[in-house]
Amino acid sequence: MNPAPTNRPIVVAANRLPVMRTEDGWAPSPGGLVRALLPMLRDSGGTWVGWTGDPDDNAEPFTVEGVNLHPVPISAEELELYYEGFSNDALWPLYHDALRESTYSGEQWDAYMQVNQRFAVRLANISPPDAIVWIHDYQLQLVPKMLRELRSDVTIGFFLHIPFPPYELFSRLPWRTEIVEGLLGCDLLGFQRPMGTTNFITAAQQLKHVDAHHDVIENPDHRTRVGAFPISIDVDDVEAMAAGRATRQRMSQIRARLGDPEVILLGVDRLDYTKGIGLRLRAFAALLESGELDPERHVMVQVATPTREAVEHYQDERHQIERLVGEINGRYSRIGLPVIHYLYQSLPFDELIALYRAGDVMLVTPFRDGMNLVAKEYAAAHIDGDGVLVLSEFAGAADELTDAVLVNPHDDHALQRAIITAVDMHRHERRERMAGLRAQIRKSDVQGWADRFLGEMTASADARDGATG
Ligand code: ADQ
Repeated sequence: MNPAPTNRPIVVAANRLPVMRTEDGWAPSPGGLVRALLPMLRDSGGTWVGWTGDPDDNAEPFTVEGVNLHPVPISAEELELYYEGFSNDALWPLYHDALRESTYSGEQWDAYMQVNQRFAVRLANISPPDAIVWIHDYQLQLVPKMLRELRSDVTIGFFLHIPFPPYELFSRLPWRTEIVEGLLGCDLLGFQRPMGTTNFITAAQQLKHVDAHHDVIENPDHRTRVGAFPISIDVDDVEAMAAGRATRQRMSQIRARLGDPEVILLGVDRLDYTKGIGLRLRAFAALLESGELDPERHVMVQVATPTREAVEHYQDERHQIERLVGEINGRYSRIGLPVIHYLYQSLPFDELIALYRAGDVMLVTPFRDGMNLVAKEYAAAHIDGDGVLVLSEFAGAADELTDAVLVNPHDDHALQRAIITAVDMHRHERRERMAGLRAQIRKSDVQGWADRFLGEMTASADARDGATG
């Protein structure tokens, strides 16, 4: 086991608590982030602050697997304004290349400030004196400054899971200065890609005229170190699950159910307009039309997880994708053998791993994505050393996964070529590329990512103690 990255108490804040309600009470939510952070929190006597997922829930603090959880209540109205509104209908599209028009509403901004203030007050009240407070994601960008005003003694870190946009786009935001000021409240500010770091520093220079040298921004009373911390997955866990007998059986069953096609093309995404699902389906259809793909030999599976169903852009996206699936199946399927198998469902993780193993070609084609963990999970699941990943250059994962077939998904011709390259790739090249992908993800898993972030926060805290002590 690695040595603990810090001996200071850790407090994590995220929009959601890392647990879900089950028939038997609370259980940890699935996902690598939760699995990486919970043991660390438990060992450090740490705490997680967040919303339970139910509106108007005034749950008292409780403990799960030895970790203290402090619920922050969010009302039904705030959920609509702060979460569905400002977070998912203003920030989310703007931070993803403005792929959809953002709604900018003063009422939503007020709710965003109010909920951020509630998180900051709760963190200020519960954080021990030498704590490291690690705040996550775009819903809580004002918390670092608000918390620093209340508790200048704690060390504050923030990690943005989504891209930070170029200044030309960011400057559209009516509250751009407040957001930059919020994030400058950090001692350590982390992004997925070096591009996020550069974009943020430019925004801070333009809006706050800060001095920045070697990714350190000078504020009047503290320094903010800015850097790239590409997130990863729990590689051991995915590999162990992929190697299990049940997974192998399920994989064969899936292939048989699909009619034992020569090639299974696979897409797995939240049903989000950033993920480029429609593009991918259209490229598949064009290749069926041109005869380069054959419905008797090539079958596609698209799993789309329901998400943000109350937001209109998501309802539109779903309708478009489902119409497209219907059109393509109507034209190219045979009785009992659809050419696209579409699931609008959230699947258990073991089923997802069996699908990854069954998938010969994985299509990850977002227009813009912070990282994209599906790409990494696919490579980790391919313990057989085979399989091809087609990956958008606009996913953060493209910085590391250079052995994928990289593609600009905005270029429909290039996307079609990339699919054909993957489908026709010689076994020798497939194995070489997959070995490269697997070596890369082995180098840094989610535990390494968390250790690195907490290690740097500890160094900031120690430096500050040294300066004042
Ligand atoms: P997301 O946009 O949600 O995350 P992603 O990184 O692909 O995107 O993570 C999705 C996760 O959900 C994966 O772990 C996957 O296994 C799971 N999943 C997807 N479809 C599923 C299904 N049908 N059933 C069950 N599970 C499913 C945001 C950013 C990303 C960034 C992550 C982490 O948008 O860019 O990589 O945070 O920082």
